[in-house]
Amino acid sequence: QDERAQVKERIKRLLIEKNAVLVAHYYTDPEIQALAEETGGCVADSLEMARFGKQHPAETLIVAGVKFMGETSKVLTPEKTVVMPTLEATCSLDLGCPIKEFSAFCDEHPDHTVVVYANTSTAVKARADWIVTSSCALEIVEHLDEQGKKILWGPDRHLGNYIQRETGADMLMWQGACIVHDEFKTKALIDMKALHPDAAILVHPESPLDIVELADAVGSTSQLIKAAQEMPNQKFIVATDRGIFYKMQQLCPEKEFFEAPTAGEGATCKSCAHCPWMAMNGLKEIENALLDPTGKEIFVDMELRKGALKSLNRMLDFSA
Ligand code: CIZ
Ligand code: SF4
Repeated sequence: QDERAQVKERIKRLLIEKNAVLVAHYYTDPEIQALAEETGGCVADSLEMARFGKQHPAETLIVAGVKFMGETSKVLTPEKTVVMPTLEATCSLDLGCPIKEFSAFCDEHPDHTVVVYANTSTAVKARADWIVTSSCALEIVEHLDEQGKKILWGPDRHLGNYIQRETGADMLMWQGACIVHDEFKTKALIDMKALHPDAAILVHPESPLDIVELADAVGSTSQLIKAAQEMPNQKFIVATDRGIFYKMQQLCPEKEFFEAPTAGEGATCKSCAHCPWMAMNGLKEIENALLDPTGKEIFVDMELRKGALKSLNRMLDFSA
């Protein structure tokens, strides 16, 4: 415990010395989120993280999250140094959507508007016409559908299926999934709800559609946090990464939060309600990144950056 407290003190000093700020995602470990808040950084979803980094005066952003979040920050703020505790922290959606294959899929359907989720590489973002996050995906697809556009959607098939069901838009899907949300189990969730009949079920739409169908509220991380605050229930069953409990508990200390079940009886899963890549953002890694950022800095190709920024700005302007 002492050792951890000492590392935190050293990180605090280093952040000041290096003119750096710690920006953490809701899915990182509670200790990291608390440290980001204590040191004047922020805890947020991927888009808010990038926005925060852009407006903050620090020269260096330490992005505790996964690689695509560092890249989004760099695309929005190329003049800053963007460092990640480890570049190994990636995402199954990003990994499952390599630019070459995705671009070929787009080329096969030139009459489709390409809409991609933020959990993608800069190259995939540059290939897209629109970027969306789970907080604005529904509205943007609705808007495109009203204009009669056919949509090529990538990479999360569950989020895509949910949006298609809600909007009725014509959508072709790339077949990606988040290894964390993909593990939530319907029958076990029904059983859990029977044990806590007064609990509201909160679901992130990266979860399979049959989990979404059991939800009392569906939304992005920020929207689920808001739902926990605004709904009258005292208990919540939450189907997303358990890292989110830090913020929910902080804002609603009197309420009770349960992890939605990830495995049926006897089953095992490698990523039960916690992203293994988010978990790579430890105290030691943050300290080391501050001491020596070599091999941990995010660089994006300037041509790709221009393309990605165009589709990112389209989303930012739409949501403004
Ligand atoms: O599942 C993720 O990685 C999310 C929700 C990312 C984000 O946009 O904050
Ligand atoms: Fe990717 Fe899922 Fe991890 Fe989010 S929780 S970074 S979508 S693997």
